[in-house]
Amino acid sequence: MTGSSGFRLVGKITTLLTLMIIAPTAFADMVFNLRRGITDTSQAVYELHMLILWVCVVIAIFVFGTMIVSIILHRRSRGAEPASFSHSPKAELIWTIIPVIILVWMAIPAAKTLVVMEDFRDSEMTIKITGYQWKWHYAYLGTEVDFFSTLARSSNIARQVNSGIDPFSVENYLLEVDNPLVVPVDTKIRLLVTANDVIHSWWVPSFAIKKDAVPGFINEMWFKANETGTYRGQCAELCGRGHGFMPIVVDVMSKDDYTAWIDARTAGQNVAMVESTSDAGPEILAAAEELSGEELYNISCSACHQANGQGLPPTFPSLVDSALVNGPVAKHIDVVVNGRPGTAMIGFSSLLSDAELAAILSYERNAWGLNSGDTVQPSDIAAAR
Ligand code: HEC
Ligand SMILES: [Cu+2]
Repeated sequence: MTGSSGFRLVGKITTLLTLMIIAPTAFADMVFNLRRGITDTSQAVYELHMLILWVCVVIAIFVFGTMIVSIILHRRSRGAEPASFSHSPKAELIWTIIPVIILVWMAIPAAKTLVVMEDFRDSEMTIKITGYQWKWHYAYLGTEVDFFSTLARSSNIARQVNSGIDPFSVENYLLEVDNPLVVPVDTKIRLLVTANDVIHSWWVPSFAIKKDAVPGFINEMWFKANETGTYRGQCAELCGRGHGFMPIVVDVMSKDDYTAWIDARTAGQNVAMVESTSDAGPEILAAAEELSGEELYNISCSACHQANGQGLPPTFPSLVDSALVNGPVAKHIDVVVNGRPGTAMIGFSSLLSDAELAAILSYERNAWGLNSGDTVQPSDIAAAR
């Protein structure tokens, strides 16, 4: 480091420190901390975090202060003579008892908050959340409403290499979905969390809840939002190639809006679902229009069936050798639109539009040397829904 750049660095640090001391408001917009969130739990977690942070700060100042002062005052050049004692029962007692007291004193509020977080009594509704590679499924227990929530088309297209869309131009890039989870405000909502393939984790920081979604297990958590609004989260467990592409969006609505929403969903869910997948700017929609069947296949199907259609048998069947893909179109359409219940092959009817599914099927039937010559029309898909 040259002399002048060293000075510049020192100057910068001094300015920063001065600013931090004299103008804390200047940093009001810079958030380096946990958020307070909008549930009682998240407030409690925030308070706990601050309490423990300050305890750590005080201890750190005390320990490092003593160390630095000792190093400076008792250095050899000042002629310091080392003390010669080797045991001090008094000092040992003090440095054991004080930390024990501090730990117990911190554990009490922490345990209280944990107990509240695990108290599911008096929940007013229950939603079952299932993690899939790479989307979430929400089922409102006791109603007929259930749906998939996948990465918004705007993000999904912008993330493709050579999409021509600048990700920075996409609002809430990778944090937007087609169908958000909708819940009422001021309502204790119990969530049952599981997964259908690998371990995922459902995490919304503003609610201060995060639970692993483990295949074969059902985990429980709850939240009660105190404010309406849109809150975002992500899958918090590395779950494979698309881990970064399964965000979580929760719309907290007033109770009346929620009732209206659930009634509308109960009446005609799938129709509304497909329309909402086209929620994207005109530029992005134009890019989507241009996606070929091959590109759509690579986005939606290749994770399991592979880009070459060979799959990964026995888990993910080969489409090239499939009697079904080589057979009559109608059965093929049926599997892709409605899925095979109980397998990883979910129905894509609520995830892709008629045109997209038609493009994918046309591609499948003619790719990889199959050359059937079949073209599937959007109307064929519509008929199979
Ligand atoms: C999460 C993994 C996964 C994804 C993504 C997926 N599939 Fe499948 N697919 C499967 C599995 C597993 C089966 C076998 C189901 C069974 O056991 O019957 C299957 C079966 C099929 C079959 C029937 C094959 C046969 O011979 O019975 C077709 C056709 C098919 N998938 C097409 C698609 C298309 C088109 C897409 C994309 C729109 C897609 N799949 C996406 C996992 C997946
Ligand atoms: Cu995941």
